[in-house]
Amino acid sequence: MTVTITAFERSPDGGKGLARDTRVRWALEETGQPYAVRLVSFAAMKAPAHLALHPFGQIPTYEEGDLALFETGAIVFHLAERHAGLLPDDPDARARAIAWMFAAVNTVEPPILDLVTVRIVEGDKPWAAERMPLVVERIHGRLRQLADRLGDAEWLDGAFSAGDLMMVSVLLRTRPSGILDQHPSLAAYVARGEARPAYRRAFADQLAVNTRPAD
Ligand SMILES: N[C@@H](CCC(=O)N[C@@H](CS)C(=O)NCC(=O)O)C(=O)O
Repeated sequence: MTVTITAFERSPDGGKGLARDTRVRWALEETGQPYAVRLVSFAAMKAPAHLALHPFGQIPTYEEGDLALFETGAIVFHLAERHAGLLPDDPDARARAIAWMFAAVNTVEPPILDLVTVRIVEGDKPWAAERMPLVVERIHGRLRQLADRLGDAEWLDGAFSAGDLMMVSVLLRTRPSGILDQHPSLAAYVARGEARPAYRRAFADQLAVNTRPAD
């Protein structure tokens, strides 16, 4: 059954792979699933047709026959459950990999998203400069904890899993600020994720969209 995802017509990051369609593309590539991409403008994302797929008017969405999904964690989990390659067979290891997926979006990503909020959404507020170091320190705190747990392991819990896919995707968002490079073991962990052939294909495909000549 043909899978169709949505992505930005043109991502604000210009193709750095930080828009969240990249993690879904990556999961599709890891599991060997062909897919089509429907590009949407900011206006189209807020229009009724897209809101029917995504109640918050965002990308990415995932359509497969009668199934329509939103939320990257749910989409990656769906793919990981139905296809081999992203979750271990052992039930306990599987549960731990799923815990890492939740940790990525629920514990590590929120402080990272605050950085964008304070820079862009609240950038013109008189207290923005004062708030920034607090936000940055919260990110460092989380990354120190994550680095302690990762230690010198290759992946978070044994073999590469959907937990790593989500965590690497979330951590990538700290690179433009220079924060990631201050945690060398995590920077190396992210680089291992980026070196996977499936990630490289996903990255190249989103880059092609975001660097194509204007219509
Ligand atoms: N928690 C959601 C977040 C989705 C999200 O924030 N998407 C961004 C692109 S990466 C978006 O559509 N932003 C435009 C907007 O919110 O208007 C997920 O993981 O799918």
